[in-house]
Amino acid sequence: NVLITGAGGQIGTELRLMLCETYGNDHVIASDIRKSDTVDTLLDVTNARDIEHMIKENNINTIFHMAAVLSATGEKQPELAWQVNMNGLWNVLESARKCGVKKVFFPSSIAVFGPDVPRKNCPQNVSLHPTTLYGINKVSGELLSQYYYEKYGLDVRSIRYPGLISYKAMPGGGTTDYAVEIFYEAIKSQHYTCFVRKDTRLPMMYMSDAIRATIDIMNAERKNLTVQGAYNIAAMHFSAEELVSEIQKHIPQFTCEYSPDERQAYADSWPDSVEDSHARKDWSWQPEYDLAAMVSDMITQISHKMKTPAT
Ligand code: VAH
Repeated sequence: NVLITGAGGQIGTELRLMLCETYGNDHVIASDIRKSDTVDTLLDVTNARDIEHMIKENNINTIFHMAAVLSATGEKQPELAWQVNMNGLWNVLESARKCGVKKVFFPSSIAVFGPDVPRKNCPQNVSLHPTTLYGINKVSGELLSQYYYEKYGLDVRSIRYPGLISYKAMPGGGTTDYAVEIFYEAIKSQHYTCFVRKDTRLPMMYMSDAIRATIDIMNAERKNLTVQGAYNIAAMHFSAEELVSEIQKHIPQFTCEYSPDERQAYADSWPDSVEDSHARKDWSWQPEYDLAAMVSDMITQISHKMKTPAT
């Protein structure tokens, strides 16, 4: 059976849907620290005993460890970020090792990169000097995952997600959340106050591409995975003003003003774009959504969601 931690989160919500479709509801345990209509089991990843019990009780052989405190929240609550992002991962890896779990997925992020990497087409193998605690947690997570593979043979696989854009679940506490909030405001009020500068350019990806990448890397032959740590994957990169212009093609009266806050510094520390040749070669990664396709689908889906209030 498959265990998802953080199943109520932005990625976890959609990952759960895809895994249930693939393996059947009875074989997927969707857990989170808080209950919701997509979470059937409470699990606090900072509690090692609970994780071990969950794995044994449910005969878990694969774990998607999606529970995390993201970049912006991590700067406001560093202790919580350390507990969840580091001790949570430690507990998952230790329990997986002890209980003979077959495979673990660990979500890394472009947040592992710091200001010293190339701004454009940041390569797979560069020095990792993140300036957010979340980024430090993700670099440590990549190293710890590799350690568990080398020392114990635990098959941990990992991807450096770009900013993710989705309509099924809201992001929480991220720096790239502006690229999701903007759609809801464009449709609701036709105006958005963006918390990063208009020229802020970041690697981004539509959620359906990110979910497919997650499933694909977990299904790949381990012998083909040549990257130590987490794979760069890329789909698109855009500036905030380019996103606004694309939205205006659908909602001409939409306006956006820019009022950078503390999240600007986190965004500025990350590269504008990354190169993903290793993922394309090792496990045939290939994005499907570009900026135009993503904006069109987001507006269609969110407009539909708003017309049919949540039942
Ligand atoms: C965040 N969405 O903003 C996350 C992501 C690229 C950053 O890890 O913190």
